[in-house]
Amino acid sequence: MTAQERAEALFEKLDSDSDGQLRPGDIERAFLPYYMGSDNAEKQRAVQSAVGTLVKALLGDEMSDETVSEKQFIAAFASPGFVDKALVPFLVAVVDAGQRDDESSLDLDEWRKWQVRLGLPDTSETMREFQSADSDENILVSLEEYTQFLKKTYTP
Ligand SMILES: [Ca+2]
Ligand SMILES: [Ca+2]
Repeated sequence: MTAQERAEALFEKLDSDSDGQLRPGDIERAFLPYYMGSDNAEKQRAVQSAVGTLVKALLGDEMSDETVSEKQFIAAFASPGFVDKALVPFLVAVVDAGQRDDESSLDLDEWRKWQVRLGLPDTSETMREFQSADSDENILVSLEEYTQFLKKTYTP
């Protein structure tokens, strides 16, 4: 799967109201159900802060009535630092806040769930990707390993 296909799938997930335009509220709402109700206020604040960074990277400082089309969203992936400094920190903060227990690493089941939540198909490739992301081969993908995997796969 290419970085562009991943970006397209992610746009659909982030565009919560499915009108083909991203607004800050879409991004805030997109993954909320996966971490809402978790009692970790600190991790939820980290998500809020990461949402702010991502929105700023996409829309700039004056947020007014600006929106981002799918074309603009995909183009942003080629901007220096967008994937590494805005997109991936946001995704990792969301995944971290969505972990129910103290264990922040992902097992294969959790990995597959997030694959689907990011709009990607759960296929035999999913297992291979889990193994490739698990660089220390402990059958868990730590948030650090996940960060490296996301940077690699979302960078065009
Ligand atoms: Ca929208
Ligand atoms: Ca590991």
